[in-house]
Amino acid sequence: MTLDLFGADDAPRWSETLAPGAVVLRGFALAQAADVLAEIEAISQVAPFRHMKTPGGRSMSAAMSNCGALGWVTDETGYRYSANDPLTNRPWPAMPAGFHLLAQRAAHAAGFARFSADACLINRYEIGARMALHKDRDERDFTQPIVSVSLGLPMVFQFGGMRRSDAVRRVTLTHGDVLVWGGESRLRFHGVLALKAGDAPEGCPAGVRINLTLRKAG
Ligand code: MD3
Ligand code: FE
Repeated sequence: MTLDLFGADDAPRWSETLAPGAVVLRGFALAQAADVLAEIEAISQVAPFRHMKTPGGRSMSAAMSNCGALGWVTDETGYRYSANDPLTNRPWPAMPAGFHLLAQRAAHAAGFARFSADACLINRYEIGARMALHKDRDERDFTQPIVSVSLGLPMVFQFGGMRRSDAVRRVTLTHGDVLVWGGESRLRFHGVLALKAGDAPEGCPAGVRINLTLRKAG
């Protein structure tokens, strides 16, 4: 753990390198959390949270929506990025400028210059929801990192190695934490354990964790 000595007032208070290319910026999004939550509420009016189906026919336990030029979707036919929301056949809501800038600043703080997200997947976990170990490999360019923003209840994140059978490490992510995954960590297996009940941080909806993943998909 290192004290962060660069950047502006709202720069991360602490950063931790979990593995080469994998950096946690503790509290990096705290100053913007209320704005981000308000934007998510507006996005969900246009592109509602829904439980997508996996190609295996199961429903994902996290409810999802997207904003940006591309959105990640899954159905019986597979995983892909789509310019349109399959619920409405309309383009996903635009990515708010603040999301794009937050992702760029976080990527920069973690050593990735000029990151420009064109997709933002929004995962909403209720109590008991989880995400099994997987790799994110539907994007075109794995030299680009993924930036994740955690809001609401804390959740235990798991990250492993390149193979599903590799040992996993557990890290608790709390409200306002930002993770950047790039370089040799970009294709690690990762997931989250079932969300436990708790008191919502100030200004957050009760009983949920929301995670944004900002990506360069196209
Ligand atoms: C490590 N979401 O949406 S974010 C996902 O908390 C996803 O909702 C989790 O995995 C969540 O695909 C974890 C942290 C994260 C995101 C992307 C990664 C970790 C990653 C890509 C490569 C390695
Ligand atoms: Fe993932």
